[in-house]
Amino acid sequence: MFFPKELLDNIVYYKVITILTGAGISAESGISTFRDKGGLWDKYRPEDLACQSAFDADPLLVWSWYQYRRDTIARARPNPGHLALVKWEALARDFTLITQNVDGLHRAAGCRRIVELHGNIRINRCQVCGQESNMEETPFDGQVPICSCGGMFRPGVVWFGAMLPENALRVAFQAAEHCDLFITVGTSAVVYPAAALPEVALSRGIPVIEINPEMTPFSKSATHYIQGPAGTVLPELVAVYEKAHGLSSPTDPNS
Ligand code: BV8
Ligand code: ZN
Repeated sequence: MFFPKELLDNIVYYKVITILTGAGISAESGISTFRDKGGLWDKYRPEDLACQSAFDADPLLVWSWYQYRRDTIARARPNPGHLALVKWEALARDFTLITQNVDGLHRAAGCRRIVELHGNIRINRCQVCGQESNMEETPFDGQVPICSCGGMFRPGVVWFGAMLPENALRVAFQAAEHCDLFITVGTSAVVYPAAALPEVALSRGIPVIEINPEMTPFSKSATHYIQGPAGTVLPELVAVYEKAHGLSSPTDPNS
């Protein structure tokens, strides 16, 4: 794998790492991204289903979409891209993983310090009283799950037009403001405020690397755009980092 010389020469100095991931890092786990074409739901745009007005208009349609996604996620396993970030978290002095994904695969892979900007698909939340429950306790069986207060449960994710969790947002922007290397991987970089995070890092003059098989609106601004799938690029980048820092991660059985 080719990495830019400037990155290779300086990687030894990067100790505070912040990563932003999007749906693309889960693509190799078999979870289609929001912009993949093909499949049952491609006639809808995510913005037309992941929002309060869609739920108000047709709660069964929105619930069916989330159930379809939950069924896909239930069969998915972390891929080498997720696992490489677990290793990097063990190697770096300070590591913050910020994800836009709601699939829980970073946690399943073993990452510990995760900022879930858009919530987690495994949680349901009552629209009226805000009570939360695991999806197993209030399953969607073709009928919208109803709370003890009479309110409708909805998936506990952040919809378009809704505020992000305050604490998650604060921690995410702090991580962009204090890191010495920012990596954005597997995101089309169009959804705000998440898409502002790499811009904050760039405005501080620190290196921002974008990893994506396709260029995005951010690619031209990135310090380095590395074209390729996360499952290939991340393990190789972590191996370069490990070698440059003369480290072997405690999770590495060969260390
Ligand atoms: C907010 C959770 C403020 C739910 C998601 C007009 C009206 C209303 C709002 C807005 C508006 N204009 C702008 C906004 C703000 C809006 C926004 O940004 N809209 C966009 C569409 C322009 N943002 C919001 O609404 C946010 N809230 O702003 O509130 C506010 C202010 C006042 C009062 C009230 C509120 C909330 C946004 C969160 C929405 N929730 N997800 C769910 O999952 O169901 S968004 C969802 O799509 C994801 O979480 C993610 O964030 C987003 C984008 O998806 P990506 O992760 O980037 O994935 P995508 O498919 O797009 O791209 C995948 C990439 O991977 C591609 O580039 C592909 O090339 C690459 N790839 C493919 N394979 C691989 C790969 N990469 C690596 N390896 C591979 N193998
Ligand atoms: Zn309730």
